[in-house]
Amino acid sequence: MKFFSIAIIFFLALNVSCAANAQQNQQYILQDAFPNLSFNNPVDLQHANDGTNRLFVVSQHGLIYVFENISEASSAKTFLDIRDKVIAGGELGLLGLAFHPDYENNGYFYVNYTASNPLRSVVARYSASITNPNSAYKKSERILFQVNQPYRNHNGGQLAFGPDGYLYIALGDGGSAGDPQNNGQNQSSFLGKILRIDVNCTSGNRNYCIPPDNPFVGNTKGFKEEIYAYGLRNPWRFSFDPATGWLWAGDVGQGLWEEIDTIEKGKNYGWRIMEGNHCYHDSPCNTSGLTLPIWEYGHDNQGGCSVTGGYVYRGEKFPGLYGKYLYGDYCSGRIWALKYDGVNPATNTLLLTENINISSFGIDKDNEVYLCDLNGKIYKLAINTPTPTTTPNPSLTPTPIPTTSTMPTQSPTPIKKGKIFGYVVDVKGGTVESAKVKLRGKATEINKKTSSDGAGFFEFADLETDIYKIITKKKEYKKSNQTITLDDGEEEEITIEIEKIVEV
Ligand SMILES: [Ca+2]
Repeated sequence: MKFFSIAIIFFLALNVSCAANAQQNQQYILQDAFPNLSFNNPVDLQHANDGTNRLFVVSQHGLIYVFENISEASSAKTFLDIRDKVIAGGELGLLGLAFHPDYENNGYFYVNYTASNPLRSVVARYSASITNPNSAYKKSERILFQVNQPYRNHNGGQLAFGPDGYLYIALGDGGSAGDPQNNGQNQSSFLGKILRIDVNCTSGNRNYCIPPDNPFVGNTKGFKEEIYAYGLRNPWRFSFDPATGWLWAGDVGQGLWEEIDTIEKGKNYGWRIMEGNHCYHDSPCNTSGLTLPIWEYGHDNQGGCSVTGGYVYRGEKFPGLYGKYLYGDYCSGRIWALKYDGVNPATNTLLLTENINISSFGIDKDNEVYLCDLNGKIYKLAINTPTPTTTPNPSLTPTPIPTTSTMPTQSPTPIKKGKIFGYVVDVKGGTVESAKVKLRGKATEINKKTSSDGAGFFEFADLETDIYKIITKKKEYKKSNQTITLDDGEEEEITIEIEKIVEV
């Protein structure tokens, strides 16, 4: 999620219909993993490795849901509700969840969320209920770590325990655009880093310890001893390969390049000197001491905008994917498999393209992979074979499918009135002066208003239920755009954070 620092972030309605449109020629497709379940802005999926077959889905608004990992699951229970602690919207919210390796015995789990006043990232531990395994004690919060956030975007979010038993924490560069504070290269800042801490002990005023072999242990330069690796922009999602122990990260790019890194202790991954394999802040640039990505892809005409890091596949259902790193792009819905042996150049294969916003990947206890669509659904991979089904809808004559539009097709629905508020958070210090809503080619221009907190916003009132294209114009840039769907008659609030600007 990019949340993932993407060009424009829309908060869509719960239950927006955003069905995956399988392409006929794809070897893989996505299936709705839990047809009876949908979630409000799902941004993470985890399992507890506790001998049960449950999944936990994180809602960005501050909720964790739990349910049995069966496709017939009919409902999800609220495992934790900390909405009153969390500020959500854009790239803010409850962003990450990790279960202690000994969760089965100690009931500890860890979350990464943003809080306000001051705006900050919080990493905290909670305890599961002793009597109800599907509930946690809200009052058990023990804050491990907090860091103030200078801007609302690039908050990282991932938490994961490594094979060494330490907790790894992703923090973005603090936000805005172009890392104006140069946090990524500043070892005295927690921002733009992957941190590593030992949660099984305390030291001094810390509710954790510093692993003795962290790169900056005992330094006298003021470098943060929690740092494991640096020079990162917004490592929204990272994971460990259980077979090799390697740490794989998708580091969200600025305006041109998205990258995949294998993260090693003490290394500098280049931001803001470089974006991917390219000089960013200065050109030419001094690349000595920098570790380049193992793969990058551009913001191209296929809609690439924000990498969502995934997992090295170690499940059994898809032997052809075994050992490959699965990842996707938030905007274009493309999902790839990257093969890399640590020596030879990586090779990348496009697996499929679906019309979803991939906020995160997840795995279950068997290492089978799932995807979270920010619009509400959880998907799983499946082989695209034209097998007969038991549904009362057998092989129909193929009907023409529009191929010139990436918009989901919708059957005519009763027209209802709705209202959208588009808040524009101008993180670059520029001015957003106007926006347009286009409905079937008819454009309505709306001028900026100012909310009580000083942020500019646009009010799109009395829109009918339909698919809209919202185009925002920024003074010093040309335009960027994104398609949204307005849910039935609901009053929806849409956050638009302009960060990446697509030059046209
Ligand atoms: Ca980099």
